[in-house]
Amino acid sequence: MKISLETLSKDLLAGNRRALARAISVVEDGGSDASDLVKSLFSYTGRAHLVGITGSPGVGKSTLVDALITEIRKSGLKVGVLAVDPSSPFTGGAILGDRIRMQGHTLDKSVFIRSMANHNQAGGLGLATYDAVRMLEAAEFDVILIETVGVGQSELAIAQTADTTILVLMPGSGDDIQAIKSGIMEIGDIFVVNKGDLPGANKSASEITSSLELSSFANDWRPPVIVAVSETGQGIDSLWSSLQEHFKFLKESGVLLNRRKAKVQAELAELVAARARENLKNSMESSDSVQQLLEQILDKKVDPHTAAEGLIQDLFRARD
Ligand SMILES: Nc1nc2c(ncn2[C@@H]2O[C@H](COP(=O)(O)OP(=O)(O)OP(=O)(O)O)[C@@H](O)[C@H]2O)c(=O)[nH]1
Ligand SMILES: [Mg+2]
Repeated sequence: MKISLETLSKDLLAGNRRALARAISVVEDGGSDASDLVKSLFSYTGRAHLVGITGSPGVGKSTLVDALITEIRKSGLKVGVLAVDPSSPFTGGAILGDRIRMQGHTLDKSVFIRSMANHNQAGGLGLATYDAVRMLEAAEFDVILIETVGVGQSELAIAQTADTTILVLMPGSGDDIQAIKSGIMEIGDIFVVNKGDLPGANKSASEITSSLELSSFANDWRPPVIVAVSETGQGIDSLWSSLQEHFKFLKESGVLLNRRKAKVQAELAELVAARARENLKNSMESSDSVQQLLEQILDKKVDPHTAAEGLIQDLFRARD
């Protein structure tokens, strides 16, 4: 039975978990249902603390998320988790692993865990992630943890989606050195050297600290470096304190507003580009003048660059 979007949003606002799960599926599928749902729930969004957790495969992000849920729940806040699989919708393995790892919370009604396959953009988190976050916010989740594997661009994408980004590293992997070299250090608001029970954790932490001391920052926040053992929960209390401190800093300094503005701009650009691409494809196939233009290019009467320029001017003038 297909329930209406109106019922769906009403149920979601009333705290119905099945409605929340369905709503996330709707926004994941995109299209006009997704737009309508976001439209009806938008006024309930924007209140949660969005925390991105990124780092190389296997550093312990999911284990850390699991431990962090336990810690945050002590304060009574509701925690939503989105585990975004950046590779393909078909790698169910990692997603299944995450589910099992976070299973301890399945009976807790104030915890909601969802895996999302990120089909649309390689590296990017995708438009659906923004909207899935909104569904969780409308359902009154206070902290939303977004886990994604750090593979180049996705670190940047998560930093664009989250208010606070946690960069997770582990000792002895050369990860820290790699991070320092590649410049992804810049996206970390908080650094966690996980697997602190393994040799070299303190050394890694001090290397990161010294490289941070040499860095310049865009604002007054100085990223803390925390050694943690996610498997036992050690260090997770201080991670949670740092998260709260960072959120407070963001709000009081006005940085939160700037970050969210940049985020909205990125989302808007993505939305417009996606729509434009779709419209363009349709209209190119049906428009006579475009067909003529194609002929002209084939006849070498006009080059593709000039033709594209003309087309863009036509398109935007037509919409003014
Ligand atoms: N020794 C040790 N092992 C850990 C710790 N935390 C996680 N692990 C182990 O590291 C492995 C990977 O953990 P995950 O939490 O799945 O790592 P992940 O970063 O989420 O992995 P992907 O999502 O596949 O990128 C598992 O075998 C964990 O048991 C820790 O604090 N100490
Ligand atoms: Mg994981």
